[in-house]
Amino acid sequence: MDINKNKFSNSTDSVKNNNNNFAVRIVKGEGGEIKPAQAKKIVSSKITGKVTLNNYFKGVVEGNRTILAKAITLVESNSKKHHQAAQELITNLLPYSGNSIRIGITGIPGSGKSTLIETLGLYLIEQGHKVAVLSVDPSSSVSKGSILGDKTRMERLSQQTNCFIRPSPSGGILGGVSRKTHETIIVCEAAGFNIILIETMGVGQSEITVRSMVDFFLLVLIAGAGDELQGIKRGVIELADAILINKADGDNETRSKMAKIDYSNAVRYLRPATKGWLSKVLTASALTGKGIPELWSLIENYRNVTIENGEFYKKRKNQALEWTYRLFEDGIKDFIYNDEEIKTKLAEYKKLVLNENILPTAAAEILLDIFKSKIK
Ligand SMILES: Nc1nc2c(ncn2[C@@H]2O[C@H](COP(=O)(O)OP(=O)(O)OP(=O)(O)O)[C@@H](O)[C@H]2O)c(=O)[nH]1
Ligand SMILES: [Mg+2]
Repeated sequence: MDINKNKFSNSTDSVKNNNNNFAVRIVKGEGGEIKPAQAKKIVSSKITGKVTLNNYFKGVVEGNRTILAKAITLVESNSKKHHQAAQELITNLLPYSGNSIRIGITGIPGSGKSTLIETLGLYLIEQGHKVAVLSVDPSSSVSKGSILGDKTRMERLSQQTNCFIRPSPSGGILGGVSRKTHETIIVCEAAGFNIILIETMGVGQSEITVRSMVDFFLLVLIAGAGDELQGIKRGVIELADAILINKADGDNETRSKMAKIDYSNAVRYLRPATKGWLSKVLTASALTGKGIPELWSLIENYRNVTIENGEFYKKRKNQALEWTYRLFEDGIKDFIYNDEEIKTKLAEYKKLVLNENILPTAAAEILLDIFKSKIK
């Protein structure tokens, strides 16, 4: 079957879910504009068993959850054969993606990110949205990230048909995890999920990585702990479009309100994370749900303001460009470390450098020359 001739052909809107209540124009693809030539014909090569790429494509755009999960497994696979198939699938799904708001959620361990996702997710589903929950955890070396534990913690959310929860891909290096997560976003969007929530796990680099793939970045803090205690650097605060003081319930409510005032004063002097948007601070309780509707209306307001001033799409276009560079650089590294001659030479020069028989600069130059001679 030629999928370009069937009902899944280039009309993004035709396959979009009806329960998308967003008053947002449909963004076609990563950068906005989608040219018909971009939707290439998919070969019907078999990927796993009897499932062809065509099946994957159709299943995803029809919102078939089983196929969606399999498509993400394909995207996350480290095998070369799967990688090529995944790239082809992603290219075809791109025109169906983009119609969403991507929200990154960061904060210190235990600040209540997962609980917030559960409460916010349920609230959004009630409003008719379709919510995908992903996580980025560069430290998850085994196949299941810690969100798996969260899946049981997000018990009510995971039972919803309009919710899809996916643990962090394993990948060892952050680059791998980030590529896979970026592509997973595309797949989820193509399947009709219009709200993507991404929780960062661990501290450090993952915040910057998640920032580079979302429209809105939320920092979750709790009152009472000083900045040092919370392990929050000024740099992370500068990345946030909003700060949520969570656990504003019981005895903690008054303290949370005071923390809100302090942070509101502080963010006023920081460079805005998104041009034309002054970062906001609010209090909420993920446990009781108080403040959650306000959080959502803040995010909607952000989206309206940034669409109006052009920053929303500008950011996505810049992110698409960043993604392009990352893929390009990953490809180069892949080429280098899979080339037999380079591998042998690398091992050779490693010994020479370790034995101090050659200077690192000289060794690097020789290796670079070998690489350059290969691409001529
Ligand atoms: N009182 C109160 N407790 C909360 C609230 N939100 C979360 N908690 C509790 O705080 C603990 C940690 O919550 P999680 O949602 O797992 O926090 P997290 O930030 O996802 O933690 P990690 O994923 O381990 O970094 C749990 O015991 C929650 O029940 C809240 O709004 N109020
Ligand atoms: Mg968590």
